[in-house]
Amino acid sequence: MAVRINSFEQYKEDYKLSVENPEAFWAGVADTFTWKKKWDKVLEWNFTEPKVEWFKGAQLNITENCLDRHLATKGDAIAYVWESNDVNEANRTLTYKQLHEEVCKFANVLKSNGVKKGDRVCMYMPMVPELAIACLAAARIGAIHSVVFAGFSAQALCDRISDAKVEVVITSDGNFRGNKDIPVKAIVDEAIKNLDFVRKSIVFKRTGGPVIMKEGRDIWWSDEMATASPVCEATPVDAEDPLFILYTSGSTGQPKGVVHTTAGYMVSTYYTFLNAFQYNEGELYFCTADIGWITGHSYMMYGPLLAGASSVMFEGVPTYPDAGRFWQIVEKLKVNIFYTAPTAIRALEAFGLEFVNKYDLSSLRALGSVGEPINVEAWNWYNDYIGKGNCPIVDTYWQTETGAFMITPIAGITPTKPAYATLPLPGVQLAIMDAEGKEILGNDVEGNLCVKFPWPSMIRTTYGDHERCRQTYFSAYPGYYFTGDGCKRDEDGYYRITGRVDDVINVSGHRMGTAEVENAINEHKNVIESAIVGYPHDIKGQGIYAYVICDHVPENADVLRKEILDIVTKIIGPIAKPDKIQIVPGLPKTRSGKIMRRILRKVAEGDVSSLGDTSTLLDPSVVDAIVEGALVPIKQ
Ligand code: 7RM
Repeated sequence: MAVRINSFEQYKEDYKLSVENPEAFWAGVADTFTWKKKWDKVLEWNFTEPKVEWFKGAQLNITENCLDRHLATKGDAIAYVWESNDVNEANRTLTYKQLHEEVCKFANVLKSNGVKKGDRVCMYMPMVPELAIACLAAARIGAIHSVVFAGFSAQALCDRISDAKVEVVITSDGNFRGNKDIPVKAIVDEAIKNLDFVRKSIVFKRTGGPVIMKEGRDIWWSDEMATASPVCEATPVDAEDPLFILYTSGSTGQPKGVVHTTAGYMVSTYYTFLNAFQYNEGELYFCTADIGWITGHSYMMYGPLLAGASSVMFEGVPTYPDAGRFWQIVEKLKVNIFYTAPTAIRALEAFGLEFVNKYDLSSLRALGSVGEPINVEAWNWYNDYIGKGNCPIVDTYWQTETGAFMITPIAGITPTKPAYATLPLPGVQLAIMDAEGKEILGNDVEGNLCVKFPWPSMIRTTYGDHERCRQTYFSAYPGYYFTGDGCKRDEDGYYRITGRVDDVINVSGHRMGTAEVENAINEHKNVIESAIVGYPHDIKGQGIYAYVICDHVPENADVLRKEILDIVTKIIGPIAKPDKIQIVPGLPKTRSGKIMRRILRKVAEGDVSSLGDTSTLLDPSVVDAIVEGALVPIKQ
């Protein structure tokens, strides 16, 4: 079996094989890797516990597959070209040989600081190559990385470090983002001030800003690396040993640590990267995601490195120094494959074509989209003005929990349709469910999206709480993995994701639990209760609309709003700040106490004409009060 799909016919054949004989299909992909020991069994599973084991009995180290095995043939090829936030700062390039050496050295630094196989290491860092180096170094010695996006607050970081009982944190002095210089180290100091189990913090110097180094705990990256040996044998791990934890939001207040294991994740990320983008040797790939999210893990680090690809890593933001930054990078570095989020596309579209047309984008061959449904208008703009009608768009549908692409076109092979993620990749067996929990067969149907057979990179557990994993993903439809997304399958069998059907909102491609934001708002001393919903937002996809019940009418509502924004920023981070805050006398609740979010969503959308049946509410008059309040423009 050829791992690379070369035609639509082959896609259909491979898909068929992957359903008829998943074990043989995935073993065929896995055979192309370097193993310390091959597996005894390809797959063992049940979705009731759930328990999923791929390539059981095998031993390997993922970094040998990302790095060592490429050295003989492409040691001098570029693994990363790093582009600074500052348009005038020179690039840094790291060849596979150099990356291998840095990873080995930092692996030795981790070892000399007492990190062992199975230990958790947290990274809270800007987008610099050292973030990838730190993750790969952890993997090299069998330690488990837990990257926390550097936009999260000290408290959110503290929660994640505590949940995973992290003893060593890797960070930097600061983080250049646009015209800001964020004091990253100070945020870590605040997060770990009461966490005695955090023994060490290793600090990479990026900005040169002031930091306080705590004696005995805080050490400089460069001091440690200066004396580290560049030789570090890769520690063999079991196929099902955890590779990393990544926290993600769900419908409860507490984010959960999604656990991915080694072999299956490796096989899926490689297969999907290679095929969806149709990566060709020598091409330059630019994924704009931060490594703090799953896209950065699977498609900035593991997928591309496993494929021996060359990637751009960009430190900054799309609009600094101006809205042409992405396109300036594409022109300068001659990027062939560009992968970003719909929210970025919409934001850049709004700045106008002058920022696009200044640059030569003729190097582009394929475009990608991820993180949320892409609307037809944004899809067309991306296609017409960035791709110039010549670049296939791969709208990649997947999740933190799926680890790798599930539904996506194969660039240049799958015929695309605007706003459709199109067809499942080989190895992905989807099911659309009706309201009674039964699978809907046939085409031209709509329902909730599930997966009925395991795939190698699927979530194995939620860290420290397996029951939560079962409850969240495997209980709504027994025997199925439930994605939490709604979806249509059209007359051609093409899939279009319609968005979340649970209490999760997607703001600028960032996932947030409504309960998480509500808990933060409720910390305000004048707030009794709150409810948040998502509403359509031109740039962010969804904006956050907060309904707040106060204990006493605030003297100045604008002051209250500002305080609420500050609290949310402190507890979660600026990404979770509500766009609108309405003070309400009550919330529409059923007699059993459940908030009827449907009504709140309608009001937030500005559609108060069809609120549906409100007679089952405990106090229907609340709705009128909310509607009246909503007619008053909300000042922020
Ligand atoms: C990769 C990522 C997952 C949620 C998912 C969806 C939404 C992601 C698409 C999409 C429509 C897409 N992981 N989503 N990709 N919706 N089309 N191509 O984003 O864990 O952070 O979010 O994002 O709702 O469930 S994530």
